[in-house]
Amino acid sequence: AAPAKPKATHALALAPVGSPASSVDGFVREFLRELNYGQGVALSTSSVNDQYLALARTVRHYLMARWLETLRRQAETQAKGVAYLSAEYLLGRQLGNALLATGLTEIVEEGLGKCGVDLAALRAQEVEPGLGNGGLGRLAACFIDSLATMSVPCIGYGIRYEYGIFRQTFVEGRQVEQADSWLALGAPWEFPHPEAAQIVTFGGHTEKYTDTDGVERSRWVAGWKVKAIPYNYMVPGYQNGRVNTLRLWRAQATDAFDLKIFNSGDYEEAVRAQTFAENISKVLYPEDSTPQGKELRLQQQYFFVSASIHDFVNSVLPKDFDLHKLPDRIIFQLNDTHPVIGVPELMRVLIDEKKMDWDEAWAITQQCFAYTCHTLLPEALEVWSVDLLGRLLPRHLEIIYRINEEFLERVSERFDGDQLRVSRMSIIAEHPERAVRMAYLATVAGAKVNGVAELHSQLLRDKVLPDFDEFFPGKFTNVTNGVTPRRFVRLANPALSELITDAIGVGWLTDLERLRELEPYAEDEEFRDRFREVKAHNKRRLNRVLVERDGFTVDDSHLLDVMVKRLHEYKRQTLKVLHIVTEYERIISGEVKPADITPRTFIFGAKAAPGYKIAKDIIHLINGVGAVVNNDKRVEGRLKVLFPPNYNVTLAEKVIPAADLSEQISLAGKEASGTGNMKFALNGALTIGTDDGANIEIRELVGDDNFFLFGLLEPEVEALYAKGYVPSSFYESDPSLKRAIDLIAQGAFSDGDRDVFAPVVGNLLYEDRFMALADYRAYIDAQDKVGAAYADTDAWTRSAILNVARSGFFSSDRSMRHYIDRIWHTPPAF
Ligand code: H53
Repeated sequence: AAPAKPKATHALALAPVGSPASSVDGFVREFLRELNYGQGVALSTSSVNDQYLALARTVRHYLMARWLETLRRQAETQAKGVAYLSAEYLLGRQLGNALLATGLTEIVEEGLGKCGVDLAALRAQEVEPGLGNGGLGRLAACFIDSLATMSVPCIGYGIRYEYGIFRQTFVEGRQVEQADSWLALGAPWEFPHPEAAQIVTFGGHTEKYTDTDGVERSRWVAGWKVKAIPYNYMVPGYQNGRVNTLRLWRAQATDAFDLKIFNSGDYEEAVRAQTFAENISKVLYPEDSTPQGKELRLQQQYFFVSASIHDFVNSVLPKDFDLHKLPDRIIFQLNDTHPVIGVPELMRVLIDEKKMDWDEAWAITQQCFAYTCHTLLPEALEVWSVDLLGRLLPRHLEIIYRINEEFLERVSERFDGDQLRVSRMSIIAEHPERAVRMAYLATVAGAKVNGVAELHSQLLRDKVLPDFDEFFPGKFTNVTNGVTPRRFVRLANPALSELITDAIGVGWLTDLERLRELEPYAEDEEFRDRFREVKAHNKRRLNRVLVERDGFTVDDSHLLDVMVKRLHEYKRQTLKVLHIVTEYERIISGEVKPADITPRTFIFGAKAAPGYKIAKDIIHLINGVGAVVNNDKRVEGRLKVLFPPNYNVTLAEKVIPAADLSEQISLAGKEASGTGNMKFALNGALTIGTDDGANIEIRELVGDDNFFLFGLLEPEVEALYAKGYVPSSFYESDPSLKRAIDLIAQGAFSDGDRDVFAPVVGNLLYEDRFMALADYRAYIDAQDKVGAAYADTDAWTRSAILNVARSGFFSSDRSMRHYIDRIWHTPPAF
């Protein structure tokens, strides 16, 4: 039968039949029923956690009919969709977003009020699922939000880590990591489906055999296996009646434990298999952008990718589906190299399990994958040693070899046997050891390859994969990242949202370019007053959060200067520290009077990978500088440094709306895009930034007058490297830089101990891979301009409003539109 005609996006009623009643009394009934019958407690004796769990389940009920309806229509129409493969999803708290999606916030607030329960307190009870490290994982969360909101069929696939990104604490200023037990108090948003488990196999060997049809085939005799249990999460669109699915896999032993061995008294051995299997989804790797070649990490990658592909091919698709039509039904988007093992896995499924021949399978596979690269750092492009890959996934190695062989044959043919080029383009690297270059594999197999900002995509083509760009004309494209305005404007900044809606009406939340209509308001004095009041309000809100969380206070008259992102040398938190030390030194040396500087509070948020020594030293240094500056009467009321530990999505939602100045100061050519930079601009902070990543596009849109640009350009960076970069020459020739570094070196921020920060100082003076010293002077000069500009309150507010008005481009809805047009070809379905 012909598939049913897709209906308009709004065709799903907001409260489909079977949904709980959307009235205050209806809600109260549902909530109390959940509390009594679900949690098994009376309202009078219930804990905040009981109430939170009951509320979460109640809100879930309101989404349920929409979810089931979305699934039903998908099964009916078989519309083409996206399978987003990502090892990370940094979701943030779910409750607020679910309330926003259902439009229930007011009803719930009132209903809970009748029960004597405070909604804000219940929201604060939620532990965010921190199943990602930073930008890459948060981007995945924004993308699935946008796809649901745009009514595009999407299933997100990933790993349900038992422990997400570590909880950061500081002990005497040093980072100490604690396990993130995000599941400990209950997980009301997930739906486990053990009956829909997939089996994932590893190890063993391959052998040749002749099939019943007389064809020579290879088969994989695996050595061990684990069960992958799917946990489904709702991904609600914004008030459009659609709920997509996020499916995260948990690893479990196939035979939970061996009773015979247990009865014999060897308890450890009895659970060994279980522990071994469950380790696969135990914990998120806390490395961001520089992976370490850990076997467990490859196990994790194959585990979730294999489970996802099997799930899609064998469970999601109808039983009689003709797999030759797979490209009409799905595109697997590879989020960085982490899921690239999916390429040989789909080949294996099609050839070994579905008995296709190689050429057919390869033709299908090449249309079913697309690859997004998120980095330029060569050390961040994953390679897996042939030795490890062959041990863990022998059949996949065989398939990769054949893909490579056929590919290199084509290269050799095209370029007249150019052996140098052939070895440059080989998916298999020969040095320092034989290894599979996952980015090359993804590029050869993918229908499209994209970078995440204009500059990044250009450098990817010109510097990282130039041979491939030449070989595959039209394969490379750009899609600039974006962020969801639902979470990062509407939920994070209700005061600004209200101001915007008052001015330009509703509709901007799903059509963010409409923020342009705010431009004329930059000239409206009353609007500027209200805008400033919103900022001050958000600073007071942040103050309340930080007082309670960390005992920090924020003065709403200060310029709030914020640098929040992972701690990485290329992001240059040290440059920020040098600026703070310079300001401090200028005051205590008497060079400037405290009254002459713009009062500033610096806020840092940053986690360092636990094994990244110098990054952890930098955290220690920031805390050391903070401890001295914050306790020195000479700078009191003028400079303050706050470093709340454990920066995460929840804290971001409070910090970003309060910020005046957004620090985006990576060395040009190193930050692929950045997405924090977009969130700040959308919330009315001005950016001080280098010509890097999406900063470039932000500046082009908001205008030079509303952005503080500084620093070397990417080609200048390259030229300086080529010429031979000597950081100490900058130290010698700039007295203010020298004084700042000397203060640190002399122990001014370490109780006189010169050894503590010697590694950081030594690194800056003698290595400085990311040229902080080369950009120091330009940065300080730009910061002086910031200080002066902030003093002109009206002009600053005008610029801040224009930042909001001109940043609509950075909605992840727009990113999704571009992926759909340029890569996926998956129009909104129903
Ligand atoms: O991905 C973000 C970019 C950002 C980039 C980041 C990233 C990771 O978080 C992890 C691994 C990786 O290769 C890249 O550093 O510039 O905005 C989303 O694209």
